[in-house]
Amino acid sequence: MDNETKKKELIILNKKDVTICAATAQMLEKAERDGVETAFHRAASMKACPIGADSACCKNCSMGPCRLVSKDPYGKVGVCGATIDTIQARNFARMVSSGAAAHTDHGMSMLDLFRDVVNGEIADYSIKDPIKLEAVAKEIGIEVEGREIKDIAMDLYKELERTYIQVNGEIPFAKRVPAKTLETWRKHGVVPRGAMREIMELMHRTHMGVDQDYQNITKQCSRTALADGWGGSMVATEISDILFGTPTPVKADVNMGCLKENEVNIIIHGHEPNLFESMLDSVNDSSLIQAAKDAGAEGINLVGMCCSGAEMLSRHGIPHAGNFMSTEAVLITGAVDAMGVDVQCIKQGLARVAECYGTKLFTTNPRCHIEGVEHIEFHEHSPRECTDSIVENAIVRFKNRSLPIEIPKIKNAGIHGFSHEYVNYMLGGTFRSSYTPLNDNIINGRIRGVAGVVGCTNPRVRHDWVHVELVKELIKNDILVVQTGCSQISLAKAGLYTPEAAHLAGPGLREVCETVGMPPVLGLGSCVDNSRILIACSEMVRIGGLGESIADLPVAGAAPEWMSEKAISIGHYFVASGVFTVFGVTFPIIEETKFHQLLFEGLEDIGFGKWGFAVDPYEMARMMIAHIDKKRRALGIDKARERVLMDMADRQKLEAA
Ligand code: SF4
Ligand code: MSK
Repeated sequence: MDNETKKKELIILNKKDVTICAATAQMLEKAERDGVETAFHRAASMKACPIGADSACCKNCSMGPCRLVSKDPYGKVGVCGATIDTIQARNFARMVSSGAAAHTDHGMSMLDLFRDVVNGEIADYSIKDPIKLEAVAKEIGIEVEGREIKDIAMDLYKELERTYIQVNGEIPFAKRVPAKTLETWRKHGVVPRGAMREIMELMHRTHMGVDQDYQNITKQCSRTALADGWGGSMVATEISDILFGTPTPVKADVNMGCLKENEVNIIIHGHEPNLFESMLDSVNDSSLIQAAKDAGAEGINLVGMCCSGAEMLSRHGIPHAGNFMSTEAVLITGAVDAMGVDVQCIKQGLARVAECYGTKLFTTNPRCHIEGVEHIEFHEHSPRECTDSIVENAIVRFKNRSLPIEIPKIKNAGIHGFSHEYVNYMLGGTFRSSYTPLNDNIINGRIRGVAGVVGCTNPRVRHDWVHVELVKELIKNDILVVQTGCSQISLAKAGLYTPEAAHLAGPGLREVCETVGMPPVLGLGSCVDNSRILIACSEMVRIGGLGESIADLPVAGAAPEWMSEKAISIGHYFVASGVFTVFGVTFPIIEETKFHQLLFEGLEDIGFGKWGFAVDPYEMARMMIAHIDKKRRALGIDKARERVLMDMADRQKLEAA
């Protein structure tokens, strides 16, 4: 098909309606000129299935698929007699199960790598943060005094392996959970065993004719999600820090202007830091740099995307080209010589776009092949074979570039890399590193509360806009925002990752930011790194003054543009941990059902958090602020806010809440 024919079939988008990212919009213009389709175009031409969106259908056996009617959810049951609550709970549970499996499989890969590094079977990586190794080991009861690092590391491996394979008993990081939160979990039987067991049981229970009580399904849903947040994801974060270094603040650029016309551009996109770390070695290899120069390039330019990009941005300050909804757009520049992908959030559509612009696209992980895409398998025992080969291919493509290149001239500088450990140090100083100043500032009302704004981008809503408007609204109301994943990149592109962005904050938060010299929005890394937020919440409880459980804290969470099953698992582990969590875009439940009532109200009554839903960012902010204020009232610290200088708009919001 020639370009002219394709152009006629392509929907022409109003770019301002679909994204606020100027670079992505510019590339969508170019895509349409070039006759190349993207996920934005497909979303515009394909309406979401309304029955699926409401989660009112079941295809768990071949007596169905059974479709219930969302207007009258109790008017019908499935062929087997399954009610709307059973069907919705099972569908939701399977999303949690899949999301938790993704995170825990990633975490287990990190742990496998760690074991082989400690064993001396892998030589390309080493333990970069022995201090963190000791701290984590100590926390879960491993003796560290006077012992060799290697011995501590092997004990840590054996202990953390239980996170995945343990048949009975509580996972190791249950020791980090505040006592009252853990007591609630024990009371309701949701303290996770090993993730494999929890995911297996959840899949079993959602099979046709097994668990047909939405409340009982939700219980296992919570247990599985907690096995992700406090298990698989947390291990992935901690082991990545131990192997590759714990992030500390670093200045870095984001956006497509990070690509360089005169250099060989290589993008790594996915979720596993080991591929990216080895690629960092490859692009710094003098013989490969020389090869690039021999091909006429000024050098090799390594850029990240999506979550492995966010992780490398936080850990090493590697520039980042954009989030999930920009992964096709970046190829449209024509400047990307190679893109290497590993696992999760890799659109199959990348293959077609890469082909159109002659970009060499490579899959690298045995779990993720794409039909028609060349696979160069990445092995941790000889990682450079894969990454060097990608670089060599990129150099060849650079030499043979034939299409015009258009790189949006947009770059946004910011400070990234705020690990939990650094926040501790930043607030408390070297000699008294602690969350005490954060708690004090929450108690005295300078900081109203803390919000985690995380998650994906989604073409069903205006790309980046919901994230940015929500976060601006929150900081304006003195709420400190912590972020991970693609959301972090949305805000970095909007310029909120600079200390100067403090002028957008309310007076109390601004004062704290200016005193400490920090931005009002702190980026913690990839979506797996949401576990850093859980650890921060535990620390806030431990320091005291803000209640006894995570559910008592004046905190809230949001994933305003979510799209993946991982996001549902993350949302549910925050809810089960005690956090009010608001999702945007759509929510896969019919509102007038008992299952909806359980998730949106009932769970809070038994000491958990609860779910919330809103599409509009300002409504989302209002809900989160109202919840934070409710918690402040319960803690008896609501009066403290009166001492803070507030403008009229803030006062009106307080009254409305
Ligand atoms: Fe229909 Fe029941 Fe089979 Fe689901 S499990 S498809 S509701 S018959
Ligand atoms: S990559 S899960 S789109 S945050 Fe983690 Fe981004 Fe969501 Fe994927």
